[in-house]
Amino acid sequence: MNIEERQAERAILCGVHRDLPDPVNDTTDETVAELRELAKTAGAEVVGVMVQNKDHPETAAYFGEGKLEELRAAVAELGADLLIFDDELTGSQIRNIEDLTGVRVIDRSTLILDIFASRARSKEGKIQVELAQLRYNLPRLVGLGTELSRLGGGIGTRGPGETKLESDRRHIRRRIEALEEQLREVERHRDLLRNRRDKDGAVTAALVGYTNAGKSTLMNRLTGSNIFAADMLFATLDPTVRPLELSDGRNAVIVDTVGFIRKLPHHLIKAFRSTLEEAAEADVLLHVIDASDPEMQTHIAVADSLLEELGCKAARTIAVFNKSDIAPPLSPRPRGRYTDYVSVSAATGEGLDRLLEVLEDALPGKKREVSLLFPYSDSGDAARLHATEVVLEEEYTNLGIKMRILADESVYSRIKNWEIQ
Ligand SMILES: Nc1nc2c(ncn2[C@@H]2O[C@H](COP(=O)(O)OP(=O)(O)OP(=O)(O)O)[C@@H](O)[C@H]2O)c(=O)[nH]1
Ligand SMILES: [Mg+2]
Repeated sequence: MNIEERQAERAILCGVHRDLPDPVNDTTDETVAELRELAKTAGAEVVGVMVQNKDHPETAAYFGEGKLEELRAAVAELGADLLIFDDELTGSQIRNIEDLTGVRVIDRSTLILDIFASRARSKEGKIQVELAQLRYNLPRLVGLGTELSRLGGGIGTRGPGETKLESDRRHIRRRIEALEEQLREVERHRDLLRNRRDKDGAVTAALVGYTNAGKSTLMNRLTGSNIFAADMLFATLDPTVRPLELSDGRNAVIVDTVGFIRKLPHHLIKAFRSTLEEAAEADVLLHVIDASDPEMQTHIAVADSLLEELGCKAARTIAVFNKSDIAPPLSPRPRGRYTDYVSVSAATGEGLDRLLEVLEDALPGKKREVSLLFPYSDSGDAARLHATEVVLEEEYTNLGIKMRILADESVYSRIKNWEIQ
């Protein structure tokens, strides 16, 4: 059953505001707004929000007693049938809150995993999501007791592993092992493809960044493709590779990847590591940023720290401040880790020429125009160049063969003796 066919669940969002200096791990108006988007994406209707000011959540049932009572009243009054918590819950917290309120309880991670489950299309994506779901659920089975059959419907229970989730722990462990093996197999296959691409000498740029920043829209613009792009979180799940045409004829590809979000479930990062390595191994990262979002700086920080966690070793990162058509003007040098930055609008095309210029310079093997003169005694060398390089112009003169070609550094070092002007 997919999202559209299901009756919307009526959800109350719950969180603890700790007043932390670092907004990434706190529950604030902004994170509630994001959780609301996630809930909407998963097909729930948000009917209420309940945030308690507190140093940290309670071990037993997350909220303190008074707040729990308030929550129980709200559930009845609003006719809610789902509670979504902004922090990861333990199995016993889930059970306690469910016992107290009589409705289903999930947390942010389960919600994100659920959205991923409904988005997964490729075999690899499906395996990765199921693995993450199983690994996440395994330590929580204790709290859930024998009530696993409750995993029969609704947000947090769907996905490729739906029926398997109803089995016992040992069964789940075996399933995890089998999936890990399958994943290794798929990864081997992908490594082969990647090696082949490397042998073709293709240079790679990868689009990375917070979800909904406009990565896929930009990819479509740059390559004239038609990848699904939409105003929803995690529109893209499987990485997509497209050839990218550069002005000097270099062989290049661009990779679109899954978006980042704060508090991304750790199991999900682990499961998606191999996919994200595709990005990590690119020659250049295009870090796409929604410059129209008031939360821009937090988004940049979240993406930067995830990239670091993934061991991204791209020599160069270009910060692409997107949505310039609706964003306030950029400050002269916005904060973030990057070697260059550009302001663009993937929607209107503004700034894309500049982006391509910067990208071409950053990608290895940039070619430049060289003028050459081969005396006729060296015409064999001229012919060999013809076979391998892009020749822009050629003229047979009294002095010899005049040529204008595009050459990268290594070609240039071989031919510079014949350079003129
Ligand atoms: N106004 C404006 N909207 C844009 C621009 N670029 C993208 N969008 C919109 O932003 C939304 C998200 O775009 P996507 O390309 O799907 O974003 P993404 O980064 O691929 O998102 P995920 O795949 O979910 O990580 C869509 O509604 C786009 O139409 C832009 O330059 N200007
Ligand atoms: Mg996308």
